[in-house]
Amino acid sequence: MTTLKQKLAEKIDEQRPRIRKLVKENCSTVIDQVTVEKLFGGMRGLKCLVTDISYLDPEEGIRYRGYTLPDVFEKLPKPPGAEMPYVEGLFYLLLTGDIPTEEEVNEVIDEFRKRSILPEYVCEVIDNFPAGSHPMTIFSAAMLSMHKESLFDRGFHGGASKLDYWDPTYEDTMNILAKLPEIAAYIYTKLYHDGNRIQKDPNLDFGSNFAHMMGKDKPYDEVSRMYFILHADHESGNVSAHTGHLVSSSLADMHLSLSSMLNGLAGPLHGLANQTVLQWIMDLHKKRDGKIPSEDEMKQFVWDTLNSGQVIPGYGHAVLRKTDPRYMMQREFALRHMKDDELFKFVDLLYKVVPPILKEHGKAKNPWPNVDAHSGVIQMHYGVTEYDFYTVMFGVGRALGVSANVIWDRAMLYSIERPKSLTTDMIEEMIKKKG
Ligand code: HAX
Repeated sequence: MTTLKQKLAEKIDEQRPRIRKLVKENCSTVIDQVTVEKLFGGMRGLKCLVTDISYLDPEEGIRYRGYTLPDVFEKLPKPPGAEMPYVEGLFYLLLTGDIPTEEEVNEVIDEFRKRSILPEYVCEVIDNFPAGSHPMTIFSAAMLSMHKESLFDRGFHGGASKLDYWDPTYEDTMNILAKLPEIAAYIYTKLYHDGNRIQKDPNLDFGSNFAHMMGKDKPYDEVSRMYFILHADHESGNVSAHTGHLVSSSLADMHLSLSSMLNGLAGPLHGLANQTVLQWIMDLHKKRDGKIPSEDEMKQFVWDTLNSGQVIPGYGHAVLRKTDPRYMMQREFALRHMKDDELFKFVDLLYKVVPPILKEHGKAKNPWPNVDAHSGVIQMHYGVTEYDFYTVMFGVGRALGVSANVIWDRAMLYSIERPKSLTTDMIEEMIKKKG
């Protein structure tokens, strides 16, 4: 057994009695209240999910296992001479709560290498999609196509004990994650580069191998590692994480759960916003023949978007009330590596003009940029110009967090999710009775 799996097994054994005791002794303690506003408003802010993998503070932003993003980037082991840590180390942290040693990270790299052989039928699924299909649809289908490999399903139908469900769930996860860089890079080369597939390099880590198979030179490996780590998790209530959790709560296996997670991520108010941001900026770039707008012209462009009834993509958030630290980390990267990039200057100017406009507009509770406002220009700078692909990379990153959550859900024997619904008549009646 690898150190990662051994440690996970030990942590699961520690956590199980803690949860059992907590629920037994406090089963009717009230944590939050469901108001009418929350019922009709997407359950915004309702405290009704549990995860120990990450926590999103409205002011501070995301913490992975208690570590802020700057801490995560500082403490996780890095490839020699590299700026950005190994993605494998982040997965170790998400799963166990511990910062791994270099040796422990190398073990995960080795595990992924052993499990990375992609079945040919996955490429055939990708090859046979109709022209014009969105890369996220293809990605989700590629994930789904591997369902027949599920060890969890085999174990479940073979009569495995509930207490052991987490084990094949972990095995499925490792088998899937090991293949994601190649699946994503294959979708990219297939859609935009005539299927000229670049073989993976067994000597490279998760992020570097993705960069290599994308055909992008250094420092794109740094960009890839940064990107996957920044997008990995954002606690449990966002659409992709919640969908993954919900679907897996029926004991659907990891392939089904991650495919559903990807479908949720593909919505424009969620992960697809990174594509929309770039489309929006490129429209302006084209209109202005690449000339950087003045501050007043940029303000007008933002107001025109709002006045036409659209949202400003990349701005606002359901939980955050400050600039997203994932945005700031990307901004700092851009300032270090590409501060003279033409599109970065657009993004920089938007950062200056959008928040005061959204405040004046008076609707958005959070006028500040989120992760998606920045990610596209960095990809564009390093040659990934096909912006409908950006959400696929978000999906590769998000698979790390969602799968860590699902393994823990299984290990803690969490129930199938089944809240109760009411009719509008019933709600009106309840209000009348109270009033
Ligand atoms: N531009 C214009 N209006 C905005 C806005 C924005 N960026 N953000 C919020 N609003 C509006 C909402 O549409 C809503 O209007 P109505 O009352 O007319 O419905 C009002 O302000 C209140 O919304 P809110 O409470 O501040 O925000 P929500 O929690 O409802 O929604 C969203 C959060 C992220 C969906 C929202 O801010 C938005 O649409 N942003 C733009 C799209 C985007 O960037 N999405 C990515 C978010 C991060 C993420 O999940 N990444 O994957």
